[in-house]
Amino acid sequence: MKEKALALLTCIFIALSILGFAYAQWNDMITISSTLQFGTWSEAIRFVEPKECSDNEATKDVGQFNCYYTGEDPEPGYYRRLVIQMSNAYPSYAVRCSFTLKNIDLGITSKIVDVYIYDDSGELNWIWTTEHTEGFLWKDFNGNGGYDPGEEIMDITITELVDLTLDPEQTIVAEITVHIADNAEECHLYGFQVEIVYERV
Ligand SMILES: [Ca+2]
Ligand SMILES: [Ca+2]
Repeated sequence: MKEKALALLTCIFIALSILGFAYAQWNDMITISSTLQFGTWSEAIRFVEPKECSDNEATKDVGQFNCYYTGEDPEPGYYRRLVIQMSNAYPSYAVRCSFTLKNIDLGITSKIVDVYIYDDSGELNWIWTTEHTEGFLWKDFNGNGGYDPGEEIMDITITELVDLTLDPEQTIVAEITVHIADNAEECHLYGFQVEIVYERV
């Protein structure tokens, strides 16, 4: 009787071990597939506070700007996008904004591989003049579907970010400057978004 009970216990123990092993395997598979799924869009680099913005008006206050983060993810205080908006802007009006990026992952180093600047309203289009650091937003005033000289709205410069690596929890401060070009329309609201593309290294 005692031997039978022992044999049964051994069987149960073996069965549990196999189950545990299978569970561990299954768990691994899930981890691997979710890593593959997110690929270069892993949950790592986000915009965080502090950020600081100002315009170049010393005495008069005509142009207005609004700078904020949006796309909160995965928890409060971590954002996917920086938004800059300007209204009543005029040629030579400029806004400078310093912002902070943080690798919010606790264990994985990430490298910045690209920067996206775009206007999700579809009004403005983006062209880099110096890859990753200088470019301009333009508006298709003549409706021919392409850029023509004189269609510039804002000239933008941004700190070189591509190829920077951020260790877990490391932060860096970068700067973006926006100059309104001669052809910007009066009493108009212009805006654009900045997004950082990165991959795990
Ligand atoms: Ca102002
Ligand atoms: Ca055009």
